[in-house]
Amino acid sequence: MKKILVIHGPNLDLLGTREPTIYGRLTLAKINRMLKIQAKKAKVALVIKQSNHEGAIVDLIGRAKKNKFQGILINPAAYTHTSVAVRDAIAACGLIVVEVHLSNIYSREEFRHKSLISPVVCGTILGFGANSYTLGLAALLDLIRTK
Ligand code: CA2
Repeated sequence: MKKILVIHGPNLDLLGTREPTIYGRLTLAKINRMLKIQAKKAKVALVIKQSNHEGAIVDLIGRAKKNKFQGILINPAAYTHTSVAVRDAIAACGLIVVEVHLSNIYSREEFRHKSLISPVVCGTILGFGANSYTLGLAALLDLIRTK
């Protein structure tokens, strides 16, 4: 069975508790349930991780191939705009990676307009709230199937 790793970056564990106008009302647990249902229908195993720590995210990405994952769905959250380490880990991991964001980072503050991650992933889906994750997973599944 194919295996996909989902990584949620810093502060995404706070979803549904604050800033609902930007990030929606769904909690991370609810988004994870949606993704699990989608993966089950596609007969793919999903492992979901959330971390507030850059190094922990780098480790997850770096070990993903050895841990037999075929692809990664990642919302790097604030590290999108700051982390050369996460970018380098993705560029080196040898897997299909899709980046997602709940909000449209280009319609927000200027410091969010730059993603260090987008140039090293297969594609980015953003601005659709929780649907960015389900659309991102669908795109990743499609890429893995047609690889
Ligand atoms: O839109 C996205 O998905 C972001 O990756 C979310 C990040 C933000 O830094 C990026 O620019 C865009 C923030 C995640 C933190 O989410 C919170 C949720 C509720 C309360 C506070 C933070």
